[in-house]
Amino acid sequence: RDLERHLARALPEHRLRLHHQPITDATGAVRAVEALLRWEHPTRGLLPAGEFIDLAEHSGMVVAFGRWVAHEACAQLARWRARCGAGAPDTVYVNVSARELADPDLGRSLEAAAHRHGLTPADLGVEVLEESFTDPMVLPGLHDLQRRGHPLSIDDFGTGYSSLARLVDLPVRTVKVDKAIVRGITAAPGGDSRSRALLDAVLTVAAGLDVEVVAEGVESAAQAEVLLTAGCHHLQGFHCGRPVPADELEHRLGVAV
Ligand code: G
Ligand code: G
Ligand code: NA
Repeated sequence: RDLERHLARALPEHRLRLHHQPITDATGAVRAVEALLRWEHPTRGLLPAGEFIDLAEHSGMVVAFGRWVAHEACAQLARWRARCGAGAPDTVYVNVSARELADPDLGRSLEAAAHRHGLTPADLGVEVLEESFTDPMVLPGLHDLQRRGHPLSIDDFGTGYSSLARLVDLPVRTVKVDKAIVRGITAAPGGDSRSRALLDAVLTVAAGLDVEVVAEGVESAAQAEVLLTAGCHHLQGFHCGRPVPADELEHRLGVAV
């Protein structure tokens, strides 16, 4: 197919880009960023990951893309540390698909990417979809990342199979409560009590296991307030900052003194 033929040239023709979306704390400070892949398509302009990541996954290109993403994300965090000092994010998170987790070389390549830029695995977090987290095929890969010291984050939490129990077997740093649940909780009037019950359950289990909770898809100050009051530690969403190129985010991080 046409799209696949073009996509195969994205890497050699330097058409991949990274955008960074801030993950903020209660004060609005940027604590972490999520690196999101973009493709500069020859005629259609800049495409978000959602438009080509499935194709990259099915064709296997996602493995090579993931290496590029890790390298680029680490290079960027190292630059922010040099330029923004204490304003730099603590961690950059990259997304990793099931196909990448099945690659026995994933852990080694992520750790090498961190070291190449003077970072450690603690600086390079990995986001995994909830559905991958419950897939026995990818468990060895997840354990390998965890042993190397990469912070793990479970994405879109609350949309897949219940995996609260898995949190006991496999320590993760963070769960990211899915946008749909966030939208439910803050829907007028008074919010949806089932979404709220799920959030409260996640927060209770997370507190007991020392797991951090990030609310995703936060689009308004009112939502931010409800979620922080409920006990979410960090927020992500258009209200906190859209995914943007690195230099755009840099304005917000401050300058090293
Ligand atoms: O940015 P966008 O809304 O298009 O992202 C859609 C989905 O694509 C996100 O949920 C994210 O998990 C996934 N994604 C974004 N960047 C990457 C990447 O570098 N690698 C992989 N495997 N998935 C990504
Ligand atoms: O599944 P994942 O969290 O990786 O998806 C990230 C994607 O979600 C990004 O591409 C981003 O564009 C989108 N996104 C981020 N914040 C918001 C938001 O506040 N609202 C909506 N609708 N989408 C968001
Ligand atoms: Na993600």
